[in-house]
Amino acid sequence: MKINHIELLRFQLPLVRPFRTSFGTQNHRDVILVRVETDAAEGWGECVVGVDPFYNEEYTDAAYGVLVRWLIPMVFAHGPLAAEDFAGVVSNVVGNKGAKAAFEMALLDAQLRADGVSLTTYLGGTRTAVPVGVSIGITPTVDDLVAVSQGYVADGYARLKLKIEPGFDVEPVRRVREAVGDSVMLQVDANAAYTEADIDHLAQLDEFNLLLIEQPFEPDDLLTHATMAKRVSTPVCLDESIVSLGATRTALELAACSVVNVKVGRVGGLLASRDIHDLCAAHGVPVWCGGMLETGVGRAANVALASLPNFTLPGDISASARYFDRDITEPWVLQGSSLAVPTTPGLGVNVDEAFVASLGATRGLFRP
Ligand code: NPG
Repeated sequence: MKINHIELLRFQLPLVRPFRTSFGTQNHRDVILVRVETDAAEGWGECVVGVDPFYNEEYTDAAYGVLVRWLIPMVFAHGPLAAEDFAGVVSNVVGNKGAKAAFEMALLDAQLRADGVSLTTYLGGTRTAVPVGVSIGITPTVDDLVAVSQGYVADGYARLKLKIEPGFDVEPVRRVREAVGDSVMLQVDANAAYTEADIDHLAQLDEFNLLLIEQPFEPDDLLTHATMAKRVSTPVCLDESIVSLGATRTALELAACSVVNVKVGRVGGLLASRDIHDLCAAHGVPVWCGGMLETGVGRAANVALASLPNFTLPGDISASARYFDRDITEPWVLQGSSLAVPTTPGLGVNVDEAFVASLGATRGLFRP
């Protein structure tokens, strides 16, 4: 592909309700979109990093800076490239995987649109619809959590993920389990808020038949996750720890988890995500697709990824209405408890540029 120009669009998109985790509260997304234009097609990618470096070390100002100062110049200096070449071309840039993932997504979208191939077909997807769940932030009261949970079950979601933190864990989970019954799949996410001293406390969650407990401890503390996995019956899942194929291999060898959350923006792109999927499949370890409150663009990538065969658990890939009053693409709509996998070329969604402009988006244009 020869790239004619690249644009970065940046704007804020309010969330329908604040999203609180153990590391902070988000009221809106600070979105960066990468738009790549070639002679044959345009392509879009979404940068999902947070406005603060609280989930991981990335944040939107830094991602924008690394795109402008390094990633875009490196790609222009390289000349024509295929999307598969991108990771190698920018390999001197350490980390910054959310920024890289967005750029690779835009290149893949452009390449696949030009080739007339859908992302699901390209990645090796085998499903036409993917079962999805919903992630529920920490609420002011447990009664609120029960009410919100029941609302999402009424919407059709068959799997709920509850955010937990010290002081908001066993009792809230008990109350939600009682309220929604045993037929709803339930899991919890700690975002690294606990320490080894909490393992016995967390073992109380075993009685609620949870699908998994996600990332109780610090991302680089695989051994404590391995200790926990031996002491509790609830499957341990890793999120923040899974930053690369190598990190995944280490986690599996150490038996630090029996389930893996794959996030495109955390591992550096769709191609790295597919490699991690394949590695986990070879180890008989199921994976599921995590979410970062994506707009319709990043959601399209997640839906295509989740159509791969070893994504056997529902992802954090909810309908657009769970996040935004209006999405920047065609809205993602729940069908039963699933989202349909697009079959049109590339990501299979179109950005509503007029709506994005109405949000006050800034546009930066970059030429070779
Ligand atoms: O539905 O996209 C969603 C949200 C899923 O809980 C979710 N994401 O820790 O996994 C997480 C959390 C998150 C959100 C992390 C935003 C980082 C940023």
